[in-house]
Amino acid sequence: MKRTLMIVAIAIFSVALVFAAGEQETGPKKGQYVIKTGIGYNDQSLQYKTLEFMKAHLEEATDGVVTMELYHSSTLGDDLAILEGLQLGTVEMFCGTIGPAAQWSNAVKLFDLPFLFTSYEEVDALLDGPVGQEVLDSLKPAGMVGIGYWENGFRQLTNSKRPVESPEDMVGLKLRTMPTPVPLAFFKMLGANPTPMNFGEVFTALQQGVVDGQENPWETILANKFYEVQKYATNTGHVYSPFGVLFSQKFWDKLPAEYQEEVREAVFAARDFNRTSAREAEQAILAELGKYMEITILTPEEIKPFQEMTRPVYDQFAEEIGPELVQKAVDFLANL
Ligand code: TK8
Repeated sequence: MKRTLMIVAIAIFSVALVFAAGEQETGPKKGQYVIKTGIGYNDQSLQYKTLEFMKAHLEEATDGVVTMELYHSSTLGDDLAILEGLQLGTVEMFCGTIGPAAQWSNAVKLFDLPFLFTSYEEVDALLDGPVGQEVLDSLKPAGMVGIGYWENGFRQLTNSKRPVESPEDMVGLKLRTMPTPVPLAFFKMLGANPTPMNFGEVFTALQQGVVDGQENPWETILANKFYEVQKYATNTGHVYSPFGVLFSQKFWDKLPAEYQEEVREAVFAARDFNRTSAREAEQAILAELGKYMEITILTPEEIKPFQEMTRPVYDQFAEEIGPELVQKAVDFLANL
């Protein structure tokens, strides 16, 4: 009798165990959703640290159900390759400069218009407002879901030839630009000789003298050690480059709504970390670069000629970008 009871008890217990295990299998598992992403910058960059921040935040918030796989130094491909990956569904997330996405949306060229922004206050208001959203939404037909913007920063000029103090000093400089049309056009207006190139090739191109210069935010110049191959820098601040945080529509559609929400939140938490860190560090970074490079700091007055010479690019591209969008952005900033 005792024995039978025991067997029955064991049987019930086993059934219960199997049931519990079965139930667990129907719920979300750890690592069920993997967000793979890659950047051009190295693991010393704030962009990579921002990704690490997002990964930790997201994995904690979802109890490991959504995880991230991070690649740096273009090992997953350059910006254009990652963007193509989003379309194909082979890469889940992009967080590079949004400029190169011009291949799929004319609206993103808006941010490549020179001297559009003059302060971080303007940047945040425009990017986080309706204009920023409209630009992100313009990538939807290309199969990309835009969530928000992180900071690459105001782009500054470096070169190996001479100090650049006025537009005349730009004449004939061989300059690497991002693979997107607006910078190519306005650097020509300044008399430079621009060449579009993927970020992964820039250091070597500078080192070997294939190009004389490049332009990127101070932090990028430091983290990627461009100062080793560039002697001169100028605070042109000609363009503010936002990182666009985009997801593959194919991935997004598979992600349950509650996890979409967690991803969104992680993107925004990382954005706040990223902007605060970038801005706090800016002066120290400039001081550090000053140890290796000859840095020319121009006054707003001295930057004006650069602005005036590149102004025609607004008319040249307004039709393509969308005249209403350009006007909306300009008005929005004027009325801040
Ligand atoms: C790196 C790019 C980079 C951009 C460039 O992944 O190409 O100069 O500034 O941010 O996104």
